[in-house]
Amino acid sequence: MSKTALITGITGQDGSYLVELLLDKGYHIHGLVRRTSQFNRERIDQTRSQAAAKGQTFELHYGDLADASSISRVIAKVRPDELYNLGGQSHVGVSFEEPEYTALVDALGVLRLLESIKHISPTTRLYQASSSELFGSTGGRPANEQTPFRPRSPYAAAKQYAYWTVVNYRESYGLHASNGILFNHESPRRGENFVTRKITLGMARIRAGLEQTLRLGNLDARRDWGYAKEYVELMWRILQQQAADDYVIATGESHSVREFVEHAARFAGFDLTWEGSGVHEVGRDAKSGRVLVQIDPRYYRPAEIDVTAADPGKAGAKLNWNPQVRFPELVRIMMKADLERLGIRAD
Ligand code: NAP
Ligand code: G4F
Repeated sequence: MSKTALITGITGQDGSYLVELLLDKGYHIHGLVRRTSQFNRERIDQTRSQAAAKGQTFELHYGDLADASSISRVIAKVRPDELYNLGGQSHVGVSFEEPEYTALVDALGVLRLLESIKHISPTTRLYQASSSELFGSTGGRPANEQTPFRPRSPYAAAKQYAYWTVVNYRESYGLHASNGILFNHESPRRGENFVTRKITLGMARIRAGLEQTLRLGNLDARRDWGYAKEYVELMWRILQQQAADDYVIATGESHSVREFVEHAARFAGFDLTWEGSGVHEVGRDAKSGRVLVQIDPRYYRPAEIDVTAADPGKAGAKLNWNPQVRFPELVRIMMKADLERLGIRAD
């Protein structure tokens, strides 16, 4: 018999890939969506039409992670076999500007879900979108499931509350609740104010003559960047395990923002060279002499994580995790998509 999944954050990057995967697996899909002044369902519109054409369930329900009554109403109605909690205020930089809202949604949101599951649908399996932000700065040492947490942003502190609440409800009430501690994962569907997408969109717009320069913050931050489409498969595998558990998901390779810009620029037909330092550093196209990248201190954060590094060995052994898309291929996929969106053929 087909399983039923409820997804929060279904309109986001990860939600949109997960729903495609689960529909392929024959799931009945329910998504929690918040009321927005304009419809923002571009990432799932096509999938929804395809599901309708095949007669597959794909239903959206209004609700908000900040509103306990909406959550319990939807859970009581759907009684999902699996609940993927991907919803939330997902921008680390923005969390410094909106710390209370971030806690309300990212920390207490999962508490609301767990309370509803416990009282209404205790056999529902929960996946919680935890984050490498939990680890803070590890000095470049690869983090695994045993690495202590040291959050460095309101976002990370909220995610830490959520992480431990999941563990606590698992241990206290026997719920099947798991954390996927995912390192950064990107795609052509990535939000436009995360650094990778900002770079690929920016380079594509410069190439199309729509922008002159791209303004960035810390070029030397390093991240373990993977491909979102691959990562959602791991979310599903986590919920298929007999026992609930927590897993680090990453590629095991870290690269800098600077490397990302250089690769993206090359794909867009530029040859970046760097001049100057600090806020005065610029990236110049060696061929035309044009300045394409400038530093804007507005994008610096009050506290930064200089390097994220991961040891995804447990996921490799237990979930058969073996990332296929590595850094250069990820940049290529994203750059190609953004160039093609602007009508520029890219191979
Ligand atoms: P995203 O693209 O920003 O999507 C976030 C989703 O959450 C959107 O569907 C958004 O709805 C929804 N949302 C925001 N506030 C909400 C609220 N109050 N109630 C209900 N839904 C709400 O994020 P993503 O990259 O897909 O990430 C998914 C989850 O994984 C997030 O929790 C994020 O923190 C976490 N995570 C992401 C990464 C990563 O690298 N991508 C790594 C680790 C953890 P709207 O469309 O209405 O805005
Ligand atoms: O792309 P970012 O905003 O991602 P960040 O902060 O690593 O967070 C993302 O990954 C986390 C997983 O580890 C998720 F939990 C979280 O939800 C989110 O998906 O920034 C990456 C790095 C940072 O060091 C930032 O300071 O890029 C640096 N950066 C440099 N210039 C910039 C910019 N970041 C942004 N957003 N915009 C810039 O102009």
